[in-house]
Amino acid sequence: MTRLHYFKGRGRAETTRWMLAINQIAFENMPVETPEALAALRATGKLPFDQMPLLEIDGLNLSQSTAIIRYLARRGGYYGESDEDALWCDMVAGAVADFAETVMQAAFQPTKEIAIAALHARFEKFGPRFEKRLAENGSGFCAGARITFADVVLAEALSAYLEWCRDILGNTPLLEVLHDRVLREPGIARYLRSEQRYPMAGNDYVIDIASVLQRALPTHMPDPNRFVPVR
Ligand SMILES: N[C@@H](CCC(=O)N[C@@H](CS)C(=O)NCC(=O)O)C(=O)O
Repeated sequence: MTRLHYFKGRGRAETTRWMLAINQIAFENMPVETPEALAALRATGKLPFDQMPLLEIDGLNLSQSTAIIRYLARRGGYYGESDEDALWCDMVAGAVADFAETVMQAAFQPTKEIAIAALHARFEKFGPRFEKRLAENGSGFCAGARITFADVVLAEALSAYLEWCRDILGNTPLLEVLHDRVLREPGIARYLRSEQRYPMAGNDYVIDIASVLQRALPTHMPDPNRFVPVR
């Protein structure tokens, strides 16, 4: 069985879930919900850098989300058809990682208004550039003639932006079409309807992570050091 170990939420595991979904690989979410569970997972020796996500698949222990999505891209033929396609996949996916970081941090911001302002600023920088890439490539996808993992991670990030800012794709019609197209992929459509899809991150998720990692909460939250062990 393919198992994905991570917190009980999307975070840095979500691109892996979308790549498993497009590959139509059945998987089990293995939520790590306590510091003891994380210590036990670390004690297995399966985490080369002591970090999650961890994907157990094909008898391997995969770490580092960027490496995991590329493994799944190669496995399913989602890495383009030429070296140039693969290069574009990597360049777009690199930019998407920078773009997605802001939406991953949104739930950690002191107010919704601050989070939304940061998302608009980030979209203004990257949105038109992704749109230009789609226009130049001409196939409707980011690299080559077919869907690749770059399209999948871009659509995943756009979906998260849309949850905060409903109208953000108003001036980027090619991005909107790409987003809809990826969401219609049968494996992804099924995953998004399933119970395996966690809700967007809120305060509960921020608290969960701090409690599992035993680290401080954002300073705007009450008693921010409540999970930090007293030494
Ligand atoms: N570059 C890594 C980052 C992984 C990462 O920072 N994981 C966090 C949880 S989101 C973690 O395990 N932190 C505990 C630690 O670093 O010891 C990836 O994308 O997988």
